Amino acid sequence: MKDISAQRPGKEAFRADILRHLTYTLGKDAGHASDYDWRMALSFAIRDRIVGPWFASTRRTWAENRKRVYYLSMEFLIGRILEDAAINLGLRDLAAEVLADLGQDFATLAGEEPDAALGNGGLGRLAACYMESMATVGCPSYGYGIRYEHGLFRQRFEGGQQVETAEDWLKTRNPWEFERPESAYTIGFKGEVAEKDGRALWTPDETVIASAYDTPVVGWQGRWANTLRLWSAKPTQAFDLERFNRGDYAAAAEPETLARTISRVLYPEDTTYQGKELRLKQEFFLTSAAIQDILRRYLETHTDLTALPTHVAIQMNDTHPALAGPELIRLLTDAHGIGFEEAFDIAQACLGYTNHTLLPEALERWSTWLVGNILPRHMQIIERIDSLHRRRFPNRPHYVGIVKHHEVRMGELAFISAHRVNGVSALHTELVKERLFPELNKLHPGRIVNETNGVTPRRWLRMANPALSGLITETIGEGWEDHLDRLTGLEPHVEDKGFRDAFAGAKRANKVATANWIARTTGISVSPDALFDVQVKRLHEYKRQLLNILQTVAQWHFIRENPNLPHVPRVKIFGGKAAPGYVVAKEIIHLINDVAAVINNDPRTGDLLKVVYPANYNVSMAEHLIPAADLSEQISTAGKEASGTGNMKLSLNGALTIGTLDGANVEIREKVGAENFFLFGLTADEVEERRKDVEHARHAILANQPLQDVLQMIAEGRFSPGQRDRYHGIVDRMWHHDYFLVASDFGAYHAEQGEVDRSYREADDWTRKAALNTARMGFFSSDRAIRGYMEDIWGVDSAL
Ligand code: CBF
Repeated sequence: MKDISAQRPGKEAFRADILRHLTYTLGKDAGHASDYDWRMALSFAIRDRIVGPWFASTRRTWAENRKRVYYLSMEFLIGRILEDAAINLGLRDLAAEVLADLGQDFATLAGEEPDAALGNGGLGRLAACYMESMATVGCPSYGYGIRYEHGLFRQRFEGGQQVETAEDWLKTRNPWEFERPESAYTIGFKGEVAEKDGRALWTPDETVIASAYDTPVVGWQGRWANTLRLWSAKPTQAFDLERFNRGDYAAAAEPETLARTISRVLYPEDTTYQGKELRLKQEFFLTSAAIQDILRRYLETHTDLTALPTHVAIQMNDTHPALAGPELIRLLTDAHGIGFEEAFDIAQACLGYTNHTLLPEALERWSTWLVGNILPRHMQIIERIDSLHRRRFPNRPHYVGIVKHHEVRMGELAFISAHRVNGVSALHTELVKERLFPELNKLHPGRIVNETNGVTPRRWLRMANPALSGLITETIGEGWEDHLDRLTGLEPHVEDKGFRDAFAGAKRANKVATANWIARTTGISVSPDALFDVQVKRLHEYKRQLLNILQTVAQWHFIRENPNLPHVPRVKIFGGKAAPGYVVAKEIIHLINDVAAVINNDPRTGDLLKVVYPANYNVSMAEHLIPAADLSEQISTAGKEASGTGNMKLSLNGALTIGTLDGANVEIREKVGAENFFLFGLTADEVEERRKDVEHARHAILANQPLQDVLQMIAEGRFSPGQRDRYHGIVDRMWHHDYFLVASDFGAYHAEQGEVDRSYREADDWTRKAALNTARMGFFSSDRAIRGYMEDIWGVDSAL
């Protein structure tokens, strides 16, 4: 593939491209163009430059008959594309220069792009990082997802409470996608299964069309590009003109409305599931469209379906696409006449399953009645998979199957259908073996492997943090963006005071920018000299934002009681959304905002403590906040966070972590060094042990005076004077149902926060620790993770 610099356009050519798009694609005269028009023209000019590498990659894959990876995910939390693509193509600075000449500002235009929020949190953002890394390392692949009309809801606060409104990223044109009306498949639901010529014949009652939209994903330096193919649901039946003419307008539009419902909204849940029938239909819609598309592409150049696994690897991102096994088997048997066992073996050799959570409520289970009703043929196949598997392992007293107590267990289905199952951090993988699938692990030793998560350094360092990126390049030269392990080259410089000052300078510049941004978005003024303490992630009890806010109250109380001590000023920054139906999480948001209102207006604590919670946390907000963080809060109950990826982004950007031994925190601490990490709290085993004491919470509270004081203040309505009993539920749960062990870890957390303050006072030493975090985080590149999947699971070579 050609060198990117050879493909980079000259200034004049790029300017001409932008103006041509403005005139002929947008139909706008430069004198009257809005920011939107300029952004579109710029995006199209950049997209033009992706098409070359995209075509070249596709042609090579065909010509060399390469194995392809298909990444099936209900979520792709992409964020904005413009700047990321411009950086990968080496066009960022050129674009800014050309635009400046045209009287436009690159950052303003890039900031105008809506976030593509087709995901809830970690799992969806991981899928987006992996797409970018697959393109960077030259792994021929397709991502398959749903083109939701409405991505993750918008959050605002009213009286401190979360209010959700619909998100509409497609309200204006999406310049990155190409509609593919020719790539459309019929997806069936319900109906009857009969037998014809010895084969099952499923006649669905309802059908919709899955129609493809392709977004090219370009890797670092444009060396390779893959496709993210998102499916949109369209009606199979044409508009009912007869009904319309009779004046029955609503009924005439009914088929369209019904079909479109399937790709209308992303489910705002990442740990539980809801709206069962629609959710199951969405999962099948994605999976069936993907599998049909995979087979169609394969059969264009092959005839022997038994060789499918040599050419096709299919990754199920969590259990959501776990119907991939049954759907592939259905097509192999019913449409292509392959015997059941052989079809199962082919499917299994193609499939991999990534588990992302141990939370029992997140492991999908569908009632057999529902599956049988919506997907009658698949229900038969699932039962046959179950009995085939049982037959292959007779005499197992504790046999764990797929169908149990009238439920289809999607975790077991995914496990049994796949040749590899992976966890997403070393600890999580061990817990998957020991706690989640102990029986299946015994039956299939070696099937469970670990692939610790990673994040793309292009977006999360190079793009989000130009100040630090510039310093890194100045210090160790270019090339670290796709060889992140080269960051270790910074280590010798960490001992150089000049380097540390420059490192601290970059952090300070980011904090100043963030302080300005906070003032603009929340009206709260914060000092960039304070310690920026950041907890940004979905709101969930296991992530323990509650622990953070309770400790914040304790600290506030302590400052008030000890006004003459030399306190370290802190800004507590929260960001995150709660699933709309998750009442407890929403209560915690309310409490954080109520506490913030009191603390931020307290003249006795002033700049010593501020709490900010900007609404509507999303990928773009993360890109603002992460480079400015001094401290990263990774404080989940041990054994609950599968991995975390925010922890990686923050540490990579030179934040020190305060955290438990949970998820990837364990590996981060190993890599950055225990002395550069603030550890506290119970381990996963100690958590289990602690829960055996039914009164663990009461005992912990009684043993900790600051916590008692905090709970007392909250119970008395100190933060909710207009409604004193507002948080009685929270306080009561703390005493009696503290499943996530907030009380048990409070003392250790509070003490460790004291350590954080002490360390922060030693400014230069803090910078040394922060710089060592950055220098030692190379392992957590998503390129490393993807290479692991290619080798251990997919059996795919890099095309580069
Ligand atoms: O593996 C990616 C992430 O997935 C989750 O967000 C999920 O949705 N299950 C986990 O909670 C994270 O720990 C994990 O990093």
